[in-house]
Formats: sequence, structure tokens, C-alpha cells
Amino acid sequence: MTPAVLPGRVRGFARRRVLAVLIATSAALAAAAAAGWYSSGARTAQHARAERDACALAPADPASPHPGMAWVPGGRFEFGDDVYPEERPPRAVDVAGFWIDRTEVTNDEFARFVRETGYVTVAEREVDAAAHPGLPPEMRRPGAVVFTMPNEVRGGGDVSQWWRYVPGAQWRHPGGPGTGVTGRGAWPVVAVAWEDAQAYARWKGRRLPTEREWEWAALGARAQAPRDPAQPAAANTWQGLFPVANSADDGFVGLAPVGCYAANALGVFDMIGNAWELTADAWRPDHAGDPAPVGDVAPPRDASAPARVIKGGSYLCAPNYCRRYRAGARQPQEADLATAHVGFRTVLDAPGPGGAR
Ligand SMILES: [Ca+2]
Repeated sequence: MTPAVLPGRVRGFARRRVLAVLIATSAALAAAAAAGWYSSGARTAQHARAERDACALAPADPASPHPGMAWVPGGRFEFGDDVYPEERPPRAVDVAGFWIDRTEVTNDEFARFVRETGYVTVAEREVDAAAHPGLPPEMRRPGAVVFTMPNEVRGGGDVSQWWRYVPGAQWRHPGGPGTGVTGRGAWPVVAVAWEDAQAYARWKGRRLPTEREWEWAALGARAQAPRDPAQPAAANTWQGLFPVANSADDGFVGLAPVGCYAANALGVFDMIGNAWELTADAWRPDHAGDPAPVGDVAPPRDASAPARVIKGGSYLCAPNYCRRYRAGARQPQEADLATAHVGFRTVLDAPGPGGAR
């Protein structure tokens, strides 16, 4: 993270909401900006490309005791990776078996939760100004952080050129007032904060995955799964020079409906790319301090942690910026901050097929 590059008008934002959306400025990005690569002339986004509103999922197994979920057998694997410092050091961990949603929670599913419970999300509530002194007035209004593709990027890679706090942005209006999710019931719900994801999971009788559970599921529960650092072809990421040129070769400029890309070995979709996914775990800056890795499947969690681990990368991850389209990649997300590229999925503790654990 490079707080020094943040302009004064977002400094309060940075103090309150230090982390996830602000940390990914990479050396490659700064180098590209310095080399003059970022200009409106480089913009090649194909916004006119026809995008689908839903993708056909393979039918769930009708005999499954938990339709819409996939069983993840337990195992031991190398937790972490070696591309960015926060992924290091990889270390052996054990995970017990669990069920996981085949897809990210969708707008339709979240809408049903809100309809049946009257739940009001964090992004719809007044900001606790006392807890966040120094916030500029516009950031005391309910809202969320939204990505806007800039025409050009000035030197230094200052992230406020493409991230903005937008009053009125929330899950029903993830791009801010004037945007909506009509016709997008099959898209991942985004602009939800950690408390919102927790509330949904509890309502379903489930919970959020721990970071290690999430990573194990993303590896297809295969300890020897290849750790290829290259940008994946079968996932919704960003093709081109972030943030000004997006060729959308994968079919989507922004978010995609769930299940548009091939499932992994477990039959689980979109763990890499599309929306970042919230996990249960409090953020730690690396894996060096992880507690009792082998044999411990429930790392201590601080209920009041200011930041949570998010996994999987998003449609904004590009080779020059945020190469986090990998199972081992991780990033912090401020717990009380909703952003338009972060969603979640749930897990369930229950016996697996045939009573497996
Ligand atoms: Ca894309």
C-alpha cells in the first residue's frame, strides 16, 4: 500500500478504510505510468460487446443432501503462495471436509434474504462518524466504493483515479444511484460488507469459509494442484493494461453472471476472478504468524477485526496490476466497507456423501 500517494481529499477515506481497495498499486503499474503507457489512446474496452445476463449452470445432483453446494473432502496442503509478500511463507495446513456453495451468492438469493428478514446492509446505514473521526462529509453518508474506468492515469498510479466512494451505492445499486440489478438476479451480489455476509450465512444456517477452507476448495481439494501464476483463461479477469484498457477477451468488461466459466474439479464456479470473496478470517499481513497450522482447522477469529481476508481476485485483476487470480492470493478488505467488486459464498458443516468427514 502506498498511502503517501493518496491525495488530500481521500486521506480521510484512507484512514478509515485503509485497506483492500487501496493496496494493490504495484511496481508494474507505477513503472507503466512512468513510461507513459497510460493514456486515453490505450483505452480499448469493448463496452458495446453483448454480455449475457445469465449462464447455464450444469444441473445440481438431485440426490445431493445439499443442492447447490459441492462437497470438499478434507486434506493437507501448502497454504499460501509466493507471488506477493502477503502470501508467504506457504505452509502445511489441515482442512476438514465441508460443503461449499457452487457459486457466489447471487442478487436473487440475497434479495430473498432481505425480503424475508428486512435486513439493512452496512452500505445503507449511516456511518458512525464518532468511530471514524476526520471523515469528509460525503463519506459520512451511506455508500460504497465503486470502480470507474479512467480515460487516463496520471503518474504515480494514485488509486483515487479509479476508485470512488459513492453515496447511495449499495447492493441494489452497486454502481451508485442510477444503476441497478434488474435483470441481474444471476449475478453475484456485491457491495456487501462482512457483517452482511455473516448475517446472510447465519440465516441460511451456514457460515463463511475460513481462508484455508476457501483456498483448499479453490485448488479443487488437490494438494498437488498446479500453482500457475499466469492469468487464467477460464475466469473473469481483466485483459489489457489496467485500469485504462480492457479488451474483455473473456467476454465481460465488468462482473459476469455466476457460472459462465468452467467449474473446477469439485464442480465449483468462479472461485478465481469475477468478484472477490469474503472469508471469516481476520486479516494477517502474511502467513508467518498463522497459529498452529497443522491440525488446526479453526484459526482464532477476532469478532471486531477491522479487516477480513478476501480471496480469488476479481474482474479487475490484470497482469500489470493485482496478479491475484490465484488460489493462494489474498488481500485485506475493511470489514465495514462495501465495495462493488467484493461478494461471498457460504459453507456448511455437515457429513459428506456416504457420511464422509
Ligand atoms: Ca473480464
